[in-house]
Amino acid sequence: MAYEPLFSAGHTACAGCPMPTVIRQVLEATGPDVVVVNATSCSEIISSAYPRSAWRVPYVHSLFENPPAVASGVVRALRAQGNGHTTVLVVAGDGSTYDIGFGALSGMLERNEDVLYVCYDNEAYMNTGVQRSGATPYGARTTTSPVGRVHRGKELSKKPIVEIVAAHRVPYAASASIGHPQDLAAKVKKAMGIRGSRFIDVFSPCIPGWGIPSDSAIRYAKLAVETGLWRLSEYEHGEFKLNVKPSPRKPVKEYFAGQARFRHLKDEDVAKIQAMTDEEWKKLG
Ligand SMILES: Cc1ncc(C[n+]2csc(CCOP(=O)(O)OP(=O)(O)O)c2C)c(N)n1
Ligand SMILES: [Mg+2]
Repeated sequence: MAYEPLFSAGHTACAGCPMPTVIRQVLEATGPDVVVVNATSCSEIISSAYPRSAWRVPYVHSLFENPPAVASGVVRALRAQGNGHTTVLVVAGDGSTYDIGFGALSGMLERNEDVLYVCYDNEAYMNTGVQRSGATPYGARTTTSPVGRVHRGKELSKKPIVEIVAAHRVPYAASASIGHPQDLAAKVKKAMGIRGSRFIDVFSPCIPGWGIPSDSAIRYAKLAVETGLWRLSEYEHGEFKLNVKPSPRKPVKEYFAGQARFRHLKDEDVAKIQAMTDEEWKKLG
């Protein structure tokens, strides 16, 4: 039988963008009994320009700042109708998740709404031209964390969003990556078996925003895990589990090579980021 993804071909994502694959992977695990609530982002722009749609499941586009509130309403309406089975799935970018929609997300988590929330994390506001977000990593150049005589890219660290979500005491919070699709599918499946708020942050490189070749997204996603700059982990009912422990960790320099957003980094910057990464892993034990 021909493969009929629930997120179809014909969308307008950039060549090599892994985000449509994140969405396919997630929908494959949820199956068709789902309602998607999508934040304003690349994922919305490339998939839903009237009169076309790539979504073969019920779909609501809300705003940049409120998908968790909309999803809360959708799930409560379904449950009030006696529908106890349909999954309500938020698909949002990091700008919406970490920053602009964070208040609504925190409220949703505090109420432990029965929603599965998937953030595809490309580490900046890409759809509007690569502005930095709370997910942009230390050292990265964006249009609002520029490189010049005074500044050398973003001088603040990425928010630990999975830990922030887990601190709401929700039943499931995890980080995943498009470089590890089986791990991602397993996490969505696990989340599907849990009631309440479930959150997965999925690492998803951006070809133009990071200035990387269009055939390299998966390679960089894997390198991020191998260098320890991204980790695959989960909090299940508050219990932390590291899914992959790269040993030995590759030098972070290997990950930076070939990414235009890190091209300005000097040896001392790389050494500083390596030291920060080593410190993080020391804490992880
Ligand atoms: C309240 C509000 N502020 C700003 C915008 C403009 N805007 C639309 S999408 C977007 C960036 C989205 O970034 P992200 O959530 O990371 O998704 P990506 O574009 O990277 O896929 C911005 C700033 C908006 N639509 N609404
Ligand atoms: Mg983004």
